[in-house]
Amino acid sequence: MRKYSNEITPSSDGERVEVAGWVHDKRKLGGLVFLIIRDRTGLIQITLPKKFIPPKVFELTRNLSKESVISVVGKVQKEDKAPNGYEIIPDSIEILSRSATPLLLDPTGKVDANLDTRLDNRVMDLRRSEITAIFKIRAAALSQAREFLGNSGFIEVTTPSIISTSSEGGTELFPVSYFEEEAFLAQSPQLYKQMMMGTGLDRVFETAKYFRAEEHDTIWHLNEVSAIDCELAFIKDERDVMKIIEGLVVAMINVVREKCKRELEILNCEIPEPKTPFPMLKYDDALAKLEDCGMKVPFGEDLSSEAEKRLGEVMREEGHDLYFITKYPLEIKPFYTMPDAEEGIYSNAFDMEYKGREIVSGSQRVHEHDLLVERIKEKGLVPENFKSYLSGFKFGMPPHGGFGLGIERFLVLLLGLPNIREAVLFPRDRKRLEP
Ligand code: AMO
Repeated sequence: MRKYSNEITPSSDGERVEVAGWVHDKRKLGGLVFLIIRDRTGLIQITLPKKFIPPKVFELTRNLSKESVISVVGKVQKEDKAPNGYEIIPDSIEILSRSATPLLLDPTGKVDANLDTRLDNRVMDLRRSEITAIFKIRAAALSQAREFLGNSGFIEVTTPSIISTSSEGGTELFPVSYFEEEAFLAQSPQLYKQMMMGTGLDRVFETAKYFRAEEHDTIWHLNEVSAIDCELAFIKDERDVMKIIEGLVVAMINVVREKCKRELEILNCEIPEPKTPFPMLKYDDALAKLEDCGMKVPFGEDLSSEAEKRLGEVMREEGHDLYFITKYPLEIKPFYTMPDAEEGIYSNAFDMEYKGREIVSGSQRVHEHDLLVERIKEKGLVPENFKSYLSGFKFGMPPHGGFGLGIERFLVLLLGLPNIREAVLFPRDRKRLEP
């Protein structure tokens, strides 16, 4: 049976095994040929001493290009100098697929390539262990998120990606031609996850796609985003939502710390244990802290990325990488945001920041039909366009709230990635639709 490189050890000495993978490297040394094979778990050395190998097998290596895919059957031999302390002396080699030459990208990483070239040749790029490490970590964090939310009573749902109305405000939509009508790609599952709160399911989550036609072309923005979207009913206020976020983020960070040690080592990344509880900093207090360090942000403005970063430095000096900013002014938040019960210029909306960057935003929502209609109008939107959403609020809607956590931004900050595109297999940005 075929084995992965990490399933064989020096103590397998003498065993016959089958291995398979890509030709990572090929070296000749007098009458010896070394093939280094790369599989999902690491490297394997195949050693071919000309004298002891069937001539037909030895011949096969002559025109074998790097990155071809081969399968090898042979005997394991302990060898201290080989990767993992063993080599394989082959009885047979089968070439499963020959690689063309020259290579468009060097998967060994010895030859540097810029990000664009890497993304253009993403399949080759993903053959590098430091790139796959990111996606193994992503998978571990997502799987933990599902487990955490499942254990907290959330039901996973899937809502439409093709929608008829904007959920987050007017402009950033990708139009889609939908038979005789114009439709859009969903900016978020916002309206649907809220509608679910009227069904009695009470707690739902979705691993969602956000499609955003934002023109930015930065290291921090994507046009197709993955997110964990949650909504929960029967809350007292937004603090019940923040409790879930804290538990979720801690669980995701800890699973990576505990279960992805090898990947973190490959990425040369150390992740400190998250400190709880995450502090809650009111928007006004955030402005005051910024003013103390010479940065004036007028009330009613969202924090620029520069301001967020500065605040992140201040919070880090106080010992916090993870914290909430709460009580945002109502006017800068979407129509579905619940106004603060005491002071209407504020809202029950918050962001969660990680090292001075927003990775989550959420709020308590308006659950009263008439107030919701009023808020839609105040935002210059037309209630008629929200008919089916609003009807969910007419016949019994519990108080509720929720949030969206951007998975790529979370990974950028967790792993210190230099560009958000590193956290997506095939990023969609202002200029990229391929591959
Ligand atoms: P918001 O628009 O703040 O909120 O998005 C939530 C989170 O999604 C991520 N994100 C992005 N990541 C990369 N590139 C982008 N262009 C981008 N846009 C958003 C961020 C952000 O914090 N419906 C609300 C959530 C809610 O209240 O439930 C929403 O979409 O990490």
